[in-house]
Parts: sequence; C-alpha cells; structure tokens
Amino acid sequence: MFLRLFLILSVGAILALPGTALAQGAQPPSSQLHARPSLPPPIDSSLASLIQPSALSAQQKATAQALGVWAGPGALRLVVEASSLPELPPGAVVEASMPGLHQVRIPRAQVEELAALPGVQRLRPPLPHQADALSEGVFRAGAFPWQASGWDGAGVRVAVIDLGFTGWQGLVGSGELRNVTTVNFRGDGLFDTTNHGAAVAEIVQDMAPGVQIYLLGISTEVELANAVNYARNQGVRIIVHSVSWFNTGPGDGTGVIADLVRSAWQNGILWVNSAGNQAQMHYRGLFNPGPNNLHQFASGDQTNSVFLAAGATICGYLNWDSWPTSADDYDLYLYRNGVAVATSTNEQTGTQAPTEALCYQAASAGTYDFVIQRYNGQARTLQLFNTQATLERATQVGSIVQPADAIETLSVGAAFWSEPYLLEVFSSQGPTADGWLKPDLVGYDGVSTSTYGPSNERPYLNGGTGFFGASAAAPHVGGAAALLMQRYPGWPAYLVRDFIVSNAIDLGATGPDNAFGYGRLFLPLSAPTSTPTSPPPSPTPTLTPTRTRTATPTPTLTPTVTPRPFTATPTITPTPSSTPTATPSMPWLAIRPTILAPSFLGPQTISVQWGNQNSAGDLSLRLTGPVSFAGSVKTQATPLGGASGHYATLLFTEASAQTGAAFTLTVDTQDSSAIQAGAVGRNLYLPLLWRTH
Ligand SMILES: [Ca+2]
Ligand SMILES: [Ca+2]
Ligand SMILES: [Ca+2]
Repeated sequence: MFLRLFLILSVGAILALPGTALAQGAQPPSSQLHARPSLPPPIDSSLASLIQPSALSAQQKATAQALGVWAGPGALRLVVEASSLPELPPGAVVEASMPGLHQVRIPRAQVEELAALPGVQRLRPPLPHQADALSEGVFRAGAFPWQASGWDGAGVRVAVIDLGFTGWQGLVGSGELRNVTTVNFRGDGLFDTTNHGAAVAEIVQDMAPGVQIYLLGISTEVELANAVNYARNQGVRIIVHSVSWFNTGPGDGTGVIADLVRSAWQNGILWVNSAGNQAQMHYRGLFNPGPNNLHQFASGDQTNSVFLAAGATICGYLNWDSWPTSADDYDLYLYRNGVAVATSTNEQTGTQAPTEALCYQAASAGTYDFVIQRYNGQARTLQLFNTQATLERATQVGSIVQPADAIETLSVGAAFWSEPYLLEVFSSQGPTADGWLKPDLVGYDGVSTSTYGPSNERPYLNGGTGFFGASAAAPHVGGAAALLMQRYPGWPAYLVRDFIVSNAIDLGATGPDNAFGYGRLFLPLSAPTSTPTSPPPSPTPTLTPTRTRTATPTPTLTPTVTPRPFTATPTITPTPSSTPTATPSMPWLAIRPTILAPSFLGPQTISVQWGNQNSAGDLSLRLTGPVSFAGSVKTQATPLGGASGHYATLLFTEASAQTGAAFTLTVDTQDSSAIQAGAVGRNLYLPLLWRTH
C-alpha cells in the first residue's frame, strides 16, 4: 500500500514538473521578448506549430518525433488529461486509457476542436523519455559504423539462454527488444525469476538491432539441453549464455555443460559465454594436510574466511582433480566462531563425482570460515568457488567457470567500458585446468540498460551504476558475431569467432593473456583482406576423453549478477520454423599452446589438432628460433593416420636462448598449414597464420 501511494505521488510530482521546472541557472523567459502562441488554454504550447492544418516541414516533423507526438503526416498522438473522455471529433481514436489520462491519435486539424470539448483539462505530449538505453559498449566495440553500413544482424537468429527475463514485455513495448520469440523450458514454469536475461538480450540488440532474438528460460542442465536442441532446430547461429556453472567438470572443457557447447558447435552454432565473476570468489590449491586432516589454505591457516551480512545466502562449491569419479573423499564445511553451520560430507568411494556443495543463509553478520577436510584418499588439487563474498584467500588464476573453460566456447571476461578499459576485479581469469588460454577476450560492462539503469561512468569499485559483470560483456560479443554473420553469410562459426578474436585490441600484458584474453572487443569496419587468419577451435569429438560416469554430479548455477524476485506470470510464444545450419566441413588444423606463464623455460607440451583432412601423408612440424624438439632437432614428421585427430610433442628452450627471442612452429598437412609465433619467456600466441591449400 505504501508503495502504491508512493508511486502515485511520484507520478503527480512528474506531472507537475513541466509547468514549473526551470533549469538551474536559467533566466526566466521574458514575455515581452517572446510572444506566447495564442492557443486554447488546454493545449500544451509545444504543440503550437504542429496543429495548423498545412503540411509539416521536415523540421516540424523532427520536432513532433522528438516530442513523441508524431503519428504520421496528418495526425498527432497526444495525452488528454480528463476525468472522463467526451465524445471525440471524427477521425480521433483512443489508443489507451488509464484513470485520468487518455492516449489519443487525432488529425492535426481537429486538435483545437478536441481542446474545446467539456472536461478536457489538458492536451500534451507524453512525458519526456528516451526510447533506447544504449550500451556504451556498442560504441567502444566499433559497432556503430557497421550498423550505419546496414550490418545490423538482420536475418541472424540469436538465442539468449538465461534463468529469467522479467520485464521483457516492457522492453518489447519500448522498442528495446524487437523480433522476439520466448520459450520457457523451466520445469517450474517461471519465466520471471530474474530480469538478468532481459538485460543480456538488450545488449545483444543494442549491438545488432536487426537480429531475431530468442529468449529461452532454463534452470537446470536438463532444461539447458532442451533449450539448445530447440535453438538448433530453429536455425539459431549464436547462443549467448551469461550463466556460470559449477561442479560440472574439472575445468578442462569436459563435463555435461561443455558437452552441450560442443554439440552446438558441431551444429555450426557459436556459443558465447561469460567467463564468470569469480576471480575473488575462487580458491585453488594442492591439499596440504594440517591437524585433523584439515586443509591448510596457507601454512597454519585452516580457514578461508568470508564476511557475510545478516541474511546473506552463500553457497560453496568444492571439487578436486579426480574426475569423473573419485575414491578420494574430501568434505566441505562452513564454520562460524568455531562451530560448523553448514556441511557437505558426501561419500566418495570410487563411483561418485569429486564434488561437495553447501549453501547457508547467515543468521548474523560476521566472519564465516570455509574448511576442507580430507576424509580419505590421496592429496588432490582442490578448487573452491562461492557465490557471495570475497575469499580471504582467493586465487584469481584459474577462476574461469564452466562452460567458459571449453575450447569451443567463446569466453568473455569483463572490462569497464571506458578507457583505460580496466579489467574488473571480479572477472574470472584463465588458464583452464589443463593450461589453455582463457578467456578468449573481454567485452564491456558497467553499461547502461533499461533493465539495470544508466551508467554513471564510474567503474564498479568506484560506486559505478549500470550493468556490471561478465554477463554484460558476453552479449556485446554475441551481438558482434551477429553483425559478422549477416555480412559474411558463408562464414562458418569458427571464422566468425576467429575474426572477433584476431581483431580484439590488446590490453594488459603484451599479447594474449589469461586476464584479458586477446584484448577488448572491436570490429574494424574495413573488410578483411583475405580469409581470416588462425584456425578454429577443435570441433572433433576424438579430442574429448570418453567419460563413463556412474554417478551424476549435481550441477549448481548462479547468474552472474544477483537475481531479483519474479514479479509476473510467464508468457510463452513458441515459433515453429526451422532452418538448421550445416556443420562446417572445411579442413582445419590447429596448434594448441600450453600457456607458458610466467616464463617459457621448457620442456613444454604442444598439441596439434586437425579435422576434415585428407588422411594420407604426414603431419610435419618444423621450428625456427632457439627452440627444439626432443633430441635437439628442428623437425618432426608423423603419419597423419586419420581425417581428424591430435598429436602432442615437447618443445625445449635451447640453453643459449635469450628471453624474448622469437621462434615459430610451422605444421603442415596435405590440406592445411598452421604457423605459430612465440617468444622465449613469454606466453605463446595462438596461431596467427592459417591457410587451407
Ligand atoms: Ca584464514
Ligand atoms: Ca566427501
Ligand atoms: Ca594482453
């Protein structure tokens, strides 16, 4: 009741403003210098030049549009203030009403007649508003020149798969969202559990206003799988999933969620995922036994503490590196003042996943302590995520979430949208558990949306407002991909991905790094001079270890911003059409680097992967620079053996090598060639040159 009263008062205050407000510092207008238009008293003066019967000039039309009253050359759309609406002049139409206010479309020549009717208190434009809350990232990403050139993603289908879309109808009504199809895959039927997905979708359409957008609601991995199937059958080419999953795999691109990414990739879909906001809410370390078999997060410290507000709900997710099933048994506890307030003590006897998970709502404000105990088994590398608070001992390295760890995923970290594009402190970082570069690049956050409000141009740590998190960054990249798919309709997903990654603008440490990936999103308008460089990530199932789980872990997920309670009932509008996209069949060849941070002192594993190759002949590798294969040789050759596959070998830095010395690795098959540049003591670069013979 109080809220309703407040809203009424607020509207009243806004209604009173136009007649009384004066810009600070402005001088009051002089009636002697500016004659007032002679209008019937109910008519707002801004309408004076628009209600004459002759044709409007271009300038007057623009004025009418800016006022929000344009309803075609001969008519205006006005708000009538009247307790009850009298019988209207011929040609006038009531479009909508609420108590005391009526929206009317009326021929311009009849406005004065309407104003003279009994009971009409005022005729005016709608209250001032701006149609689009446009993400600042659209400019930073270079998308405006694309849009101006006609590349707006038209014809490209993009699915935002998220936990909820509260407010999406309003966004359609205000034009923030267009060409929308909604389908809810949630078993609970709720579509409005959070407005997170609506904000994500807004950014996709800021970047690519012409796309056809699918809002697909999910809350479990089963529903996610259904949503991905649906998207594939609809001919969706881009999935934007700003959701972090935990305890679904070891962080090496395997697991149930990564498998969904892979199946989408094999069907030609580019999957753009937020890297996660976990950099300060992640710990990784080898089990170091202390008293009572408790893990020592540091020498003598068996607690990893967080501060919680009263009523805050925290979840902790522990896993260790004995996937997919484990006989090593660890348990997770949350303590308060030496007393366990939440526990997760599942048995791991060889057939269960190596995971524990607990959630707890803090009864009082204060310090809470995560504690990990080894119940049984070997020392393992432990990984602990939480959803709520900065850890006393956080590990930024490797804080990437799932499925952003999969090579097929285009994984997007968060940089603030304004120069100098600082990495957000919470933006999850690579490498993956098996050492690959992640994220692939960073997008923009802290941006304005209708859903989360405008940016105040401050970063998160400085009281920023707007849409923060990797969740905001990912849809900038998804929208960028749509622009490319429209402009280059023949490009398979991996070429689109490659263009985006190879045109990112480097940030942070020189070259690709595990904080910014390849840098920040930017789309140069100039067409590429040749087929884009560098290879696709591996789409071949042979690269994925076969997993035979006897127990299914329970994945848990959180949106990467805090959800809000749902406020309305869901609406479902499925669309039946279907144009699946073919799987790319071009021959490809990729060199996967091990991430050699902080310095490349060798030996280091290099992996070569290929697909769609003529299987005859050899895979040939050769090196230049102060780097050798085993036996101090510069070349290797091995039979390819199949149309797809992979091969791994070791690189050694020669004793004479100077830090920074350049080297290259070239790999050839009959069909393809890949060249990788690197420098001793620095991270390797993903392949920079690639061609198909
Ligand atoms: Ca501690
Ligand atoms: Ca256990
Ligand atoms: Ca960099």
